[in-house]
Amino acid sequence: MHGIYQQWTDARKDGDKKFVVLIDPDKLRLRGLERVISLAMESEVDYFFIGGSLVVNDMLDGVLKSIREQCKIPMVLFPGNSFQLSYRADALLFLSLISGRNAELLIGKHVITAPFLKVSPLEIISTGYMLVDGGIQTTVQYMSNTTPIPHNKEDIALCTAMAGEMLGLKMLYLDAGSGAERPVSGAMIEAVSSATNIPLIVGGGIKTPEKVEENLKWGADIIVVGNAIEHHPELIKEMSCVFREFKPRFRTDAV
Ligand code: 1GP
Repeated sequence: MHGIYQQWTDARKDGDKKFVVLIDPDKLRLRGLERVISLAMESEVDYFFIGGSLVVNDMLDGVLKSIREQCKIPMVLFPGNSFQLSYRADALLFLSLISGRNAELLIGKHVITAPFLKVSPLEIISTGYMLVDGGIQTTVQYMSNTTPIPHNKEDIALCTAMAGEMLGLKMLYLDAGSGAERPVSGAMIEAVSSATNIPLIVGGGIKTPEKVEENLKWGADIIVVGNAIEHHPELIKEMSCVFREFKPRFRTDAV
């Protein structure tokens, strides 16, 4: 099996969109986790992202172990801080918070964790993380001590994304923050997706299959949903149907 990054770049080239379920180890209790895993297997969810802005209980390893015992869906760490590391995962988003001006989250923490990551078996995927105003103050906004990109300032997002790509980052992540009231706008997704050539992840406040579909049409390559699934796990099924429409084998023009 190819590395995860290779899968994402191939998918972007083919227009094959990917569905990610975000698991915050602190929020999903064991029974909830089991249900999410079984629905994810049934619905062919592509990846799990594991992490949260604050993981206060020591649940990370246990959650990864539990997922791996039950299924083969790849697990990617989406760490809210440098303590959220585990060799049980398959890959790690090495996030640089390029929408902010907090040097620690742009490069500082990375310097500290680099020697550990260098000897780890994890696939390290450098990612330009852009926090966008989601209508409420999200945990990530508070914890990162940064100002998010205003919701309607596509030009700022666009220039930030272009700079991230030129700096050599491999992925871009437009995030309105977990539990956002207002997800990233279609105009912003389109602006960033059409001006860059690296895979684009979009998340934060996505609650319905309709919103998933809209975002995919606007140019998102990978959609991340966490909060809505924590509250209504059965959404996994409904949302995953949307991705099937984008699978190359289902498209009549793919022959
Ligand atoms: C947050 O993009 C993720 O970083 C997912 O957000 O929990 O609101 O789906 P939600």
